[in-house]
Amino acid sequence: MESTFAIIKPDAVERNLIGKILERAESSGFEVVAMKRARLTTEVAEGFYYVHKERPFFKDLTTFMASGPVVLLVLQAENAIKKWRDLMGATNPKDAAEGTLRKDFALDIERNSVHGSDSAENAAFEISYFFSQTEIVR
Ligand code: IDP
Ligand code: MG
Repeated sequence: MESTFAIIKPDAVERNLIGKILERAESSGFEVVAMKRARLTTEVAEGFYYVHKERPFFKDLTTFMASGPVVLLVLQAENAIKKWRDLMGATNPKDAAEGTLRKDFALDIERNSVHGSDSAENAAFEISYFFSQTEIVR
């Protein structure tokens, strides 16, 4: 079993899509092994996305991620990292395949509703950035 880190982003929480996204995760075979609602500060968002700090969209992205409440998740499944990225779809909803979360819910390339780790190394960093071991119940 593998774990990945996911976020229901501010645009989705604002539109009351928490339940719909969790339903899609559970019905796709993920187990929610940790979950909490949070309001990120821009500093916390900057630390989370530090790999993107040189990108032109970094300031907008971190401001967006701090603009409203989010839901932080640890999801467990076989091949959870790839499986969640497949369910999310492409970063830009214009490129996202039918049946993906971003195709169905994202507003644009920035306000794209969900985050998912892109590697085992990043999943470990991202989970530990937000959750302590006692908050993860497998
Ligand atoms: P990912 O979320 O699909 O892994 P990344 O390239 O890691 O995509 O980018 C992180 C986040 O930054 C995206 O989910 C999106 O919210 C935002 N983002 C990515 N590219 C752009 C862009 O070109 N303009 C604005 N925001 C972007
Ligand atoms: Mg990414």
